[in-house]
Amino acid sequence: MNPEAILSQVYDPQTGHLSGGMTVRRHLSDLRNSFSNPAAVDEHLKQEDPLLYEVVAVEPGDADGDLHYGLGILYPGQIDGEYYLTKGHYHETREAAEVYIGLRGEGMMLLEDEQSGESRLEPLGAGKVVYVPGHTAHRTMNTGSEPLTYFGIYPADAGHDYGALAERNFHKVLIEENGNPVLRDRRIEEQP
Ligand code: PAN
Ligand code: ZN
Repeated sequence: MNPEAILSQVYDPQTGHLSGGMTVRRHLSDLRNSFSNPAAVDEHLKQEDPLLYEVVAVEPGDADGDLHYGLGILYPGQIDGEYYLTKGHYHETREAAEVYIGLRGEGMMLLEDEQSGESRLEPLGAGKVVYVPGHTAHRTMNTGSEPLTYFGIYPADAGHDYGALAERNFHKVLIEENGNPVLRDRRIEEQP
């Protein structure tokens, strides 16, 4: 534990503001290949490049047993019927688990087991907590009309591995059909 670490922080569940920490912001242009319809992303980018989500991460120490945590704000919206989403990742240390605590809004987490490839959808929002086991890719989607804010708490040595999913993406896609979220198989478009 870093002796300089600030052990107590202030957060606002409504705005997703968290004092201290490092902020990462992801815009639509950063998520182009995370959506199932990159052409629709490109079309949208001709008009604007909206902020999709922000994460403020607090890393008090890097010793064995330390924890890191982040407060995420995922804004509402869709691209071609697919809800705004996070990139999603495995932890570099594959056995590292994570606890997500929903603070505001309505959303879902897509969990994908690395060995079996099986997908699970778990609600995440105000009053919901989701345990993400190790060896599991995880992505968050905002299915509501207000910002989705949540804490993620994970071992300090977890690390983030975006590479595998950047190449093949998740097997499933969460889209809106008749006003409801529906999980579909990803269609692999044939390359011209
Ligand atoms: C979260 C995520 C956050 C943003 O804090 O980092 O939801 O998602 P991406 O990292 O996939 O862009 C977490 O799972 N940390 O381990
Ligand atoms: Zn994680």
